[in-house]
Amino acid sequence: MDCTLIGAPLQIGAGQLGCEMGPSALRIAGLRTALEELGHSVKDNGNLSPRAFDEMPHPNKAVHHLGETVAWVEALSAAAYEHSKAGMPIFLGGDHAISAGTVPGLARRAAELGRPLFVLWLDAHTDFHTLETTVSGNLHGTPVAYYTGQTGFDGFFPALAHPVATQNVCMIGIRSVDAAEKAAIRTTGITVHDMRVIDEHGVAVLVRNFIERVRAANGLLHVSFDVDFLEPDIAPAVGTTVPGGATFREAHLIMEMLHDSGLVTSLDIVELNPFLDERGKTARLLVDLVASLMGKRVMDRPTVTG
Ligand code: EXY
Ligand code: MN
Ligand code: MN
Ligand code: MN
Repeated sequence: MDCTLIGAPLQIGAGQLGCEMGPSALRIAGLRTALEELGHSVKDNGNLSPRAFDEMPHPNKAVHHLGETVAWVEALSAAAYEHSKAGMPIFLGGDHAISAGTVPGLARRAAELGRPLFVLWLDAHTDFHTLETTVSGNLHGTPVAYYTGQTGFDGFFPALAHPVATQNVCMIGIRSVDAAEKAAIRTTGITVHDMRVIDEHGVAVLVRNFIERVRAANGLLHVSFDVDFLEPDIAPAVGTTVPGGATFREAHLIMEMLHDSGLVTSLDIVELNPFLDERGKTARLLVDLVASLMGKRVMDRPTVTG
């Protein structure tokens, strides 16, 4: 498959700076080589940068770097639309605010193809705050509310031509949800699988059910992988760690099932903060997980016997 790597060194959406080094860390950890060894042709498009911007004050005084974030969202949306024309765009974050740009750009492409866009959100957080409800003012906590067309962004973020239907969003790994997010997300069709659901049912059935919904709808599938989805012990390089995350095996299984589905058309890797890493440990683990998403196997697909 043709893959395009697009660096998005956006970091001001997070409270702890450092995500701007994320694209470089993933490159140094060997992402391109890992994909080429699997037979993929990889083009590295370098890093995006935002247009000139002015700061944008907001009535919610906690909100910060709004003008810069909006400039990034515009650049990312254009890049996602452009690079989804052929092959698979892989966005290297940068904090999760990048998805406020990537997802709308991909949704525009999907609409042109007459197909729905589905989003698998692998995250400890629902990222469902609006500019009005966020308490931290860290805009990496808002992308899902924005790209699904919730009110509270009008006049600040770009108007959405193609909001993603909330029933097309599935979240796995959730274990930190603020009160305002919980109240808002309840009114939507978003599927939220928190760690309790994972512990009771296992990830396989959750992923399988979602994959079958994407396939039945002839959808495009965007995977947004937030590093804090993982257990902090195995992936410490992230600024918003929450104990009790996904194990390496659970993450691996999800990646392999997604590859087997043949439905994944784009990927974000976000929130990697090398400033918090242990000698590149997290970056290298992410490269292996992406390789599994793109077809790396220990053995050929086991045949289920008996
Ligand atoms: N809900 C908290 C906030 O809004 O500040 C934490 C958000 C963390 C967001 C990271 C990207 O997933
Ligand atoms: Mn997130
Ligand atoms: Mn998160
Ligand atoms: Mn592997």
